[in-house]
Amino acid sequence: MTARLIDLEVLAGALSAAAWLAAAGCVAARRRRSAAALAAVAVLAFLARIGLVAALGRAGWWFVEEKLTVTLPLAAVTAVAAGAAALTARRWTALALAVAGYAAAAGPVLALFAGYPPGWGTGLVTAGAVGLAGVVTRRAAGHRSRRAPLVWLLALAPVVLGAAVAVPPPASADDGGHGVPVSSVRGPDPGTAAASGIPVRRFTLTARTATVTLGSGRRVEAWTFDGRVPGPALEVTQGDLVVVTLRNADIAAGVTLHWHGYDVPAGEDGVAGMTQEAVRPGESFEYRFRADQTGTYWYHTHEASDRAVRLGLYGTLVVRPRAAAGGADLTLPLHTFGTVLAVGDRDLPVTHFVAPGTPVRLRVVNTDDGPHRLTLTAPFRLVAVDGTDLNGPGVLERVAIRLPAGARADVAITAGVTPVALQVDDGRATVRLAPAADTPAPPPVGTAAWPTLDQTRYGTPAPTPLDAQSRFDRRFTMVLDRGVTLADGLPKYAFTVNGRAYPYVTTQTVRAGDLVHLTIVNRGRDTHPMHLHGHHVLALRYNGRPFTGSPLWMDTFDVQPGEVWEVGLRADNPGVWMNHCHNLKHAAKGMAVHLAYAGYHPASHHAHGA
Ligand SMILES: [Cu+2]
Repeated sequence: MTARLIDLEVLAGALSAAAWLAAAGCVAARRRRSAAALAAVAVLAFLARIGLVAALGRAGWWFVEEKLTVTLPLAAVTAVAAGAAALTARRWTALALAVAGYAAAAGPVLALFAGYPPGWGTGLVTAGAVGLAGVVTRRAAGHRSRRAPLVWLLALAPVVLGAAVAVPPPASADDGGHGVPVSSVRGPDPGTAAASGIPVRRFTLTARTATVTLGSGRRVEAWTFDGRVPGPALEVTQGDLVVVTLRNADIAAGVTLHWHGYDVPAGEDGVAGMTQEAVRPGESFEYRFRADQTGTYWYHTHEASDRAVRLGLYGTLVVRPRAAAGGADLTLPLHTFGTVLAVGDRDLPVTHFVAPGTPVRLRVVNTDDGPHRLTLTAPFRLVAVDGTDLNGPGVLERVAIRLPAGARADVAITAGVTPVALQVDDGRATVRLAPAADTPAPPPVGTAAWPTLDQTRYGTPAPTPLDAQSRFDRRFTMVLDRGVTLADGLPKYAFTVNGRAYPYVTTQTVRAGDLVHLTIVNRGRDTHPMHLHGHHVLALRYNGRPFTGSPLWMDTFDVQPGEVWEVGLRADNPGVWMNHCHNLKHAAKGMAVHLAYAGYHPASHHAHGA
């Protein structure tokens, strides 16, 4: 709803601008009646904008700030001036109408390109640009004046001044060199752990380029762990000490291992340039962490990750409880190779044979940049999200689950005598459970019309260590948008957090033990799967409404256009952490911020976005 209002307001601004400019043209052509009609359209579009902004304002100040402080006042003043000119100073009418058009156009231009928040600089640049466009128009219409230099100066001054205010040399997110470097915050020593009876599970993953053959025979030039895509499935038991040696054979970009969703010590987090240097060809790095949390997770490189994860540098991590549940347990990583959606390395429908009556757990992992839609052709339960079991999940039927980029969903189903299908994106990929090899595959089920599960009210409530009424020590707001801003030292059309692009976004600083509240607002037109490293956040409110079902602990959640999410967390894992969009293209273009504990600093100068 909010997203639609945002779009409509932009459209109304564009319509208003077009109508004013057409009216100016009609006046210049001495077609006064058409001009009056077009001006009326422009005024109506302006009134519509006011109505839309009033409605948008109910969703939050973030959605209307630049409209209320800059573009609507500018549009109103210039419209009144055009009306006054038409009534009293006819030779200025065409110019005044054109200026009203430029002012109206500033609405959509600012909304689409300037991002949030608008400062004094943005206001000055906008007003100056509208004035400047008026001067240029007057000049183009053939007017000459001895006072021209003064007029130019008057129009240019606010633009230059505003630009100087709007683009200050921004503070880098670097947190200085004081305190503890995160690279020193490491997991337990394997020798000590083994001596005290802790089971140690060792793995070696070698990153290298390889040609991989998918199930259909399609060959993919991939970046792999151990020559496979996905990389080896790591499966361990709760309580194990996991020790993974990463070697890089020939990935020139460098490689790391980030344990997505696993709250490892900061020095094991695998963020190149922040918790460690990227592992270059011929080098290696040993990761170690205690597998305390059960559930479904994944690992992937965190260096040049936009490209490298897409090309295959990822795999799954599953931690099972000591007393394992019976039944079948399948891990299903989804990944898009080019245009083909694969489950694991299979890009054709996959069938698993399961005896009727067997309980089955399907662990679906989204390793892509965008969301997937999961449907099952038999009743099921959504039993875990992002590795954490839900409380009292009810039986679901003919309803889809939205799986954000980077997120995981575990679904439970009982195998029957007829085959059951898990369909991804309504049939782009299919996983079947069948009782025997000779069971004929059922025809695909049309699921596109099924509604999406509302996770704000699924399952039953349970006590949580924090809730929306808690006294939070720190509150941060992240307004997600696009805009022209400084990125890597140059002005770019970046994905922004609070109007800035990484590494210039102000660091979120916390102290160990703080209760932290995050409000994430999406003002833009893209979905942003937000991912905080090192912590799970508890969903508190969605668009101002509380979550009323099972507690929902997440590490990656989709903030869609116009949405406002409020989440809470306990700062219980000291270090410096990335808090970023897991559409890795967006992260690479600026949508990332540090959440830093006081007394800790990045291991090196700054991370490369993602
Ligand atoms: Cu994003």
